[in-house]
Amino acid sequence: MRANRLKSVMADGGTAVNAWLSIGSGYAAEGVAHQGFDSVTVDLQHGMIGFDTALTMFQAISTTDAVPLARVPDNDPAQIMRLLDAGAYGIICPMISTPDQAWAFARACRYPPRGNRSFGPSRGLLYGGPDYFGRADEEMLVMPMIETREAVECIDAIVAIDEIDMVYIGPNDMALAYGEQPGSVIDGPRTAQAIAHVLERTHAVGKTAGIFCPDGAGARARAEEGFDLVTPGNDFGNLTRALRAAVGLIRGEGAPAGEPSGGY
Ligand code: 3PY
Ligand code: MG
Repeated sequence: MRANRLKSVMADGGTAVNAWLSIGSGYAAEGVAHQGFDSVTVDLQHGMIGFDTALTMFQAISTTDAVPLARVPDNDPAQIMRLLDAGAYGIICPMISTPDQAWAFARACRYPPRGNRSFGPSRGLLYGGPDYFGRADEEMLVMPMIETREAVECIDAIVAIDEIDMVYIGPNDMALAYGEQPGSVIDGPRTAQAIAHVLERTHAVGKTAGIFCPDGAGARARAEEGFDLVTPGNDFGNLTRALRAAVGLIRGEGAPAGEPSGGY
C-alpha cells in the first residue's frame, strides 16, 4: 500500500505543510497540490464543497505526492467512511470535545476489530494499492479538532486514546470558546494559553499537533512554536489576498488595507 508520507515527515521531526481547499474545483485542487505541500485537505465543513466534487479533488491531488486529507462537517461515521473510501488518507473532525466523541470518531476510521469502518474501499483501493484492506488502519491519520473549552479541559484523556494519531487545533473556534475574537492574526491571551496547553499535553504523550493559521507568516510562527503540521490559510483567502495586492500594486496604492472578502 502507498505509505502515508505525512507520518514519516512528522516522525523525522519535520514540520509538515498542509494546504486547505475551500473552493470546490478539481482544477484548483490540482494547482494547489503542485505547489510543494506535504498534504492537501479538502474542507467539507466550511469549504463550498460536496462529496462528488471532493472525489474529483482527490483525483486531482493524486497527480502529486501530497497526501490527501479531508475535514468532515461533523462526527458522522457515514460521511467519514465515505471520504476514506474516496481515497482520503486522514480525517480531520471538527468540534471533538470529549473522549467518547474521540473514540466514536476513531472507530469510524478503523476496520474491525479496532473500529467499525464498513468494508468497501472503492477508490481508496486504487489510490492506496491492492493491499489496502490489510494496511489501511496503520496508514490513515485520525485527527480530532481541538477547538472547544471542554476539549482543552480533557485533552489528556483525548490524546491518551491509542487510536488518536494527532490533534488539529482550530484557533478561530477556540477563540470563540474563550470569548475572544476569531480570525485574529494574534491570539487573545486565553486562546493563546489554551493552544499552548494543548500543544504541550499532546507532545507530552509523544503525539503530534497541527494547527490552522491565517497565512504563510502565521504558519511559520506556529512551526517555530513547535507545531508539527501547519496550514497557511485556505485557498480562497490566499487567492483574494494576492489579487487585492495586485490591484493595489497596479494602482500604486501600496499594500492593500482590510481583510479579503470571503474566505476564513
Ligand atoms: C478554526 O479555526 O476553528 C477552524 O476550524 C479552521 O478552519
Ligand atoms: Mg473550527
